[in-house]
Amino acid sequence: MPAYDETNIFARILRGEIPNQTVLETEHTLAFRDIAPKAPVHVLVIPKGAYVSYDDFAANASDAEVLDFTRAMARLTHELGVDLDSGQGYRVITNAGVHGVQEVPHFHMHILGGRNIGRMVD
Ligand code: IU
Repeated sequence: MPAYDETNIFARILRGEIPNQTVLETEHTLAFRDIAPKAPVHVLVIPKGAYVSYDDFAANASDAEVLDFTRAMARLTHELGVDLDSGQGYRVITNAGVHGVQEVPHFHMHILGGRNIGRMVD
């Protein structure tokens, strides 16, 4: 696992050094609008803890952090109006490392929706 880079942009957002469009904040989780949205709904969900990737988070975060993050995701799909009750639906993705084309080395999930996201093809 690469060492966590404290200078990455999401670490700076968490420290309050850079503004963001917060959608939800809980004890261990922050969700904000992607600065370059790929869909009408494009929200990034990050743990407040310093984790590089999904595998880092899943292996090393506390149960409380994992539960908080997971419940925040469900709350967000509902509050953003894209959960299954809305009749719409959404896509959740995370990019990791070189092959995943991860741009920011702080674990984050993308929630995409508000239109048909299409098939996952390259
Ligand atoms: P990644 O490939 O999953 O690491 O993508 C990072 C995302 O972070 C990408 O969708 C960017 O538009 C987004 N982003 C942002 O919301 N705010 C920023 O200041 C920067 C990137 I830099």
